Formats: sequence, C-alpha cells, structure tokens
Amino acid sequence: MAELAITVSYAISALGLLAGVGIVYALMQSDRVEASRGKFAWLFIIPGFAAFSYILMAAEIGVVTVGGNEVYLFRYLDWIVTTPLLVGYVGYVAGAPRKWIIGVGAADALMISVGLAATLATGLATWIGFAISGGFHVVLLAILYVVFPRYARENRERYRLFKVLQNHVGLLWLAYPALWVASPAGLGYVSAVGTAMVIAYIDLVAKTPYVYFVWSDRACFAADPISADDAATDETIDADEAVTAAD
Ligand code: RET
Repeated sequence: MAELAITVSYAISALGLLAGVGIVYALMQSDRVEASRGKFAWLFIIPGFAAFSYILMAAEIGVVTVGGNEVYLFRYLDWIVTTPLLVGYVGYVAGAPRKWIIGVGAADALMISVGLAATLATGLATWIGFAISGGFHVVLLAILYVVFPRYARENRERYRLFKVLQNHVGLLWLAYPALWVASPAGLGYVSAVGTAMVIAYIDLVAKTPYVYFVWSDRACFAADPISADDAATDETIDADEAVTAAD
C-alpha cells in the first residue's frame, strides 16, 4: 500500500491535468483561431495522457520495486510520450524546421529513456546513466536557447508565446534532475513520499499552465495574426471573414 499522501497527490494532479484537457478543448472550439494553424490536436495528448497516467499511478498500477525503492513506470511512460511534445511544440511555435522539432524530441526521449534506465539500475551504473541523461538535457536546452531563437525572430506574431514556452520549459525542467539526485533513486535526501508529492506538483505545473499560455496567446494563430485583436472586436472584419469562409 502506498502512503495516502501519495495517492491524494496523484489524484489532485489527475484533476488538474483534466482541467488542462478542458483548456485544449476550449482552444479547439475557439472561433478566434484556426485549430489547424496552432496544431492544437497535439496539445490534447499532453494533459490527456498525463491525466490517464496519474489515474493509473493513483491506483498503484505499474509499480516495481528496485533496490528497495518503488518506481512508478507510468511516470516514465507519461514523460516519454508527453515531454517530446512539450519541447517539440516550442519549436513549432518558433517556426523551426521539422528536422529540429524531431531532433529536440529525440534528445528529450533519450534523456527520459536513459533516465529510466538509471533509475532501474543500482550502484555506479545509476550515476553513469544520470550523467548521460543529463547530457541529453543539455543538448535539449542548447536547441531551445540557441537554435530555436534563430527561427523565432522571424515569426514576430508568435515571438511572445515562444519566449513564454521556452522559459517555462527551460527553467521548470531544471527541477527534475535536481529532485532526482535528492530522491531515493539518487542520494536519498528526500523521502519517497516527499519526492512523489513534489513530482506530482511540478508535472501539473509543467502541463496545465503550458496549455493555458497557448490559450491566452491564441490570437497569434489567427488566419490574419496582425489584425487578430481587431478581429475579435470588429464586426466588419468578422463579416469579411465569414464571406471568405463561405467562398
Ligand atoms: C531525469 C533523471 C536523469 C537526469 C535527468 C532527468 C530529467 C528529467 C526531466 C523530466 C521532465 C519531465 C516533465 C514532465 C511533465 O509532466 C530523468 C529525472 C536530466 C527533465 C516536464
């Protein structure tokens, strides 16, 4: 039996992630933007798959014991599926070419897979795995801060959203390796319960606010982004758009 605190934390995160699913739904329904321009369907998977994983984790499904520590496999499955999307979408907003979007997603997936291997290993192998996974994290950050800005500068209407998502990912994600080192998988300074509670919280913060930021700046995906703000208030432009749509 897992501690009640863990079950409750996971259940709260699942609820918060479902709110994220609701935000993406609202985004797809919004008539201020074109859902296809924003590729919003991809965003559904981020809080959606995570909510599903958290429900299974709250039910203690997919838990294995390694070296006396409990490892929740759905956490890593969730990360492998959703974190490449979180970081890849930042590249999409920047207007980066597909090769870089796939490249950053691959660096991310390697970071998580090697991180899982490090978690399942014991002794020296754990720390070798941590160093390799950390190396992929550095590659990911370099793409985020060196490569993507080159493209983002040419995408003026999406620049603000790009900066928000870039820093949300770039800064918040630093907490993960730091927590891992302190957790029972690393040096064991923080208990299993403490680790589970903190991860449940930061996973939620990494996802629901992320889709909310896209929602709040959705006008940058309007068919005519320059007049996006006018379009919401100006009847004439709305009428024009209706005519174009009818054509
Ligand atoms: C591990 C351990 C090994 C070293 C590194 C890690 C990084 C993990 C990260 C996870 C991000 C997860 C997110 C989840 C959202 O729900 C695997 C902990 C570098 C950065 C954003």
